[in-house]
Amino acid sequence: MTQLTILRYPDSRLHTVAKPVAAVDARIQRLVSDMFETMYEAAGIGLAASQVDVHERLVVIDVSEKRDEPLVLINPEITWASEETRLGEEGCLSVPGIYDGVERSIAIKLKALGLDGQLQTLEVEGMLAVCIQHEMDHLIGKVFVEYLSPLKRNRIKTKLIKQKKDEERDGER
Ligand code: K2U
Ligand code: ZN
Repeated sequence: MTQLTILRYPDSRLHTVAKPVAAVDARIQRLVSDMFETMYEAAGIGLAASQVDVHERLVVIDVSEKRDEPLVLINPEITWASEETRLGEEGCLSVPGIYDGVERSIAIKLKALGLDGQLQTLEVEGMLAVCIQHEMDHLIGKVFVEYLSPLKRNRIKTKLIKQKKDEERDGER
């Protein structure tokens, strides 16, 4: 297995719209394995393929306390979302150190292929519903900071650009 590099905002590649996965084959199975390793190492509870610069509709998630309930969503589609929403604090592995409120449906229904290539239908609520909505935004090139005010977003962009420059400078020393 391999740890993959996670793209960091404001990398423009994060705004690429992902294409459907054509076949659940050995390449996809290897990618899923590498994405889980990357997500667990980064202490995330979800990771979209877009974040590792693979622009196909694939998401891995594990919201369990014991980190032992992996969920693979291939070509996910939300088929229903509750009108009732809740404001919740979100973070993102592509926007390190930034947390802010985002409004999400409290419950959703979705269909997706599993790693076995079989169609699965899910009805979810709570943190899993939030995480799936967050990850599916990544698949359409949307990062959670786009729900924030332009002022907040520009401050985050400036901060992360400086952070990247500082890391590159320190790496050269
Ligand atoms: O897309 C990602 O970077 C994964 C997010 C998923 C997530 C975002 C918002 C709310 C829930 C999940 C990361 O896991 S961000 C780190 C994190 C970890 C635990 C709880 C919340 C955020
Ligand atoms: Zn994210």
